[in-house]
Amino acid sequence: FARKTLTTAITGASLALLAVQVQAAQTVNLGHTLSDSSHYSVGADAFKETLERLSDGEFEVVEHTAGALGGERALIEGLQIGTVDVVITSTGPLGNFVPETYVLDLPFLFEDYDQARCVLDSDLGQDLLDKMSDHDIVGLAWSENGFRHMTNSQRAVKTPADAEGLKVRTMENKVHMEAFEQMGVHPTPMAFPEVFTALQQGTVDGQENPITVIVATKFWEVQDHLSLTGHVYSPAAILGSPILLDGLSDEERGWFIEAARASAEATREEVSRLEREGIELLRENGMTVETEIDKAPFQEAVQPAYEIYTEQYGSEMLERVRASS
Ligand code: EAX
Repeated sequence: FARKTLTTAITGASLALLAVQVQAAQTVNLGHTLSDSSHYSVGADAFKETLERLSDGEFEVVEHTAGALGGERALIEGLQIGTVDVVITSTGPLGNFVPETYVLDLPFLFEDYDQARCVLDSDLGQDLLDKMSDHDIVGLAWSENGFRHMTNSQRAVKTPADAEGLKVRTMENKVHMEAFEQMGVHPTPMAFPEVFTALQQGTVDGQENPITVIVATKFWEVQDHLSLTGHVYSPAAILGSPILLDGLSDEERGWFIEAARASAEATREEVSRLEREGIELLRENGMTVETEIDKAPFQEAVQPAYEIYTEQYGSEMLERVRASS
């Protein structure tokens, strides 16, 4: 009888210890829309490794990939209500929440990766991250998606005239939609998790995304033609929920920012690698790739998008981007 009591007591004590250990690590749910092999997952892994190391296990990051927690708009809403803690997202739907970021979505704003990264790493980039707190979002760091290119199932596209009349899925972003209207394509906004099926079923003819996303999503299975239009740079943002972050100490918040910066760096490296190696991979998987695209006619076609943007949002942000470039 005594032994049984002792055993019960020990079991009770170990359970209590276990409970303390389980409580000790606070789960941080991180969400994004891309596959486990994507540049976002490379960044998510770096975030997890860095935060868990800096916090010595106080936080445990759980990654929810491939849109398991919804598309990017839903993920950002999730941050505001606290159903997700950290999100890696393109700026696609972000302007709906933080209109100041729309400037980054203007077509042909940046010429190359160096310029885009330099602007996002400048004071302007930090100001945009800070602005997000007015909208119940904590801007942690700028990461990267990449320069976007057009794909479709119908024909080789070399000029805006070739693209005319195509039904193209765009992000839920009015600056992008306006630009595509001007180009003569029919923009169809849609959340990313629905895109593969929409292409497969022919609801839309094409889509546009960086090499990174085309590779990670195996779009070659549903798209034959890729044109390296590079029509817009697509930043990614690493965002946090104020519901979690506002309750943390400065030191803890600092760990999140450092983890987000490590994540962005790892992602940018992966984007650069895929820029070097991805096109060959797409060709091997059967896509025809138009590499020699004259960008001038595309640039000209989307020009009115700039006037429409400045009419609505003024030219201050645009001038600041140009001054930081
Ligand atoms: O952020 O929606 C899109 O096309 C994005 O590029 C994708 O979700 C990665």
